[in-house]
Amino acid sequence: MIAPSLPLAPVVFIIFMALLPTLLSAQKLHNVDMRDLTAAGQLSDDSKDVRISPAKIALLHMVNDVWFFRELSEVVLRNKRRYATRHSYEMVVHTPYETTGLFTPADCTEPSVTRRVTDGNCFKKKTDFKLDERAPTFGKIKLALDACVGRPDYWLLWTDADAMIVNQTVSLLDIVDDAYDVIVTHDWFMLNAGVMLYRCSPWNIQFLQRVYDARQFDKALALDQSAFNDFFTKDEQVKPHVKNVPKHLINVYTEEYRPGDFILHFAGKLYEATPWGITDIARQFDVLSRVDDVEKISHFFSTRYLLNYFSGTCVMGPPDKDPKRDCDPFDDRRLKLPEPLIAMSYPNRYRQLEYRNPRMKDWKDPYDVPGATDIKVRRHVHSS
Ligand SMILES: [Mn+2]
Repeated sequence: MIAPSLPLAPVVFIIFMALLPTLLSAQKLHNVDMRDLTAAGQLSDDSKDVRISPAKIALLHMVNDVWFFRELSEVVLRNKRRYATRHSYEMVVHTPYETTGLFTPADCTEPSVTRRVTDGNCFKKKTDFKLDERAPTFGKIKLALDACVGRPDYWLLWTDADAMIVNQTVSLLDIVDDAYDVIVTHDWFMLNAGVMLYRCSPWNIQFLQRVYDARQFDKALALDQSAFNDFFTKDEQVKPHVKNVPKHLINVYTEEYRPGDFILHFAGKLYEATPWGITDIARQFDVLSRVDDVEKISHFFSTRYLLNYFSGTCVMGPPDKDPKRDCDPFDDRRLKLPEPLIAMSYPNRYRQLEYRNPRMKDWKDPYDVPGATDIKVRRHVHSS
């Protein structure tokens, strides 16, 4: 059935992903996802009162109108909003359908336009955010700078339009570190700008502006990622402001996923799969993101039977060759995966490199070392 020359684990993963919606009986959730709530405006932040996040944390989501991101972006945006609501974080969103969560300074004596008051300053909503004429990926820096207006000392979580929050129980207060201004991860290639944390500190606002203004990176191979990489590795004054954390803490790629992981980033998957394929994978992980109990998720990844020992299909030959038609739970004709799904990411989380980039197959995350996730200055939330 499966050609033996195919790498086993990706095949197993694809089979699993194809079957997962059925396994989880996710039909109901699936139907909800299919509705275009965002386009209908039902999820827009158009209330008059602006809720301020007690933890001073906001999530950024942005996508332009390229066709291959349309469906995926809707799935992950709803996923991010559900996470933000759960933890009382703010959302800053810029899509072809909406621009929400941005502010501009306003006159405090005009109550009709004043929406948000912080540190004695007043702000009104800004809806005219526009990307500049350059590679759209630089737009994340412009959006972050605008998101800092009216948000002094906030932490902003940037996640790409191909990233989502799978473990929604994780609090960003256990990740942000007020001893730094930027939190970032690296893969085997370089820094990865798909998931980053920016702090709205005076230093960082200046720094991000500097990165945005460095137009020489418009021609760089990895665009804004190259820009950040350059500043972080070459500028000694910048280095102390940057916290390098283990990749798996905030930026797990598809095949590296282990039950309990926080943020999943489908880096490159949009091109390896199809836009519809990756959207289906995102929908399936969105189902997992509704399950708080990691143990329950683990069952799906640790079994070699589909769902469990008693639910695998029995592979039967034609009646004359295979007269025994009964298929009891212990029948050895039951469909059994050659290895459990978790074998793709455990014990070696980066086993995918064996297939993806054989020369890097022994790659180890240089920042996955004891103490790398320790928080020097923890952010405390004071209830007002
Ligand atoms: Mn990405």
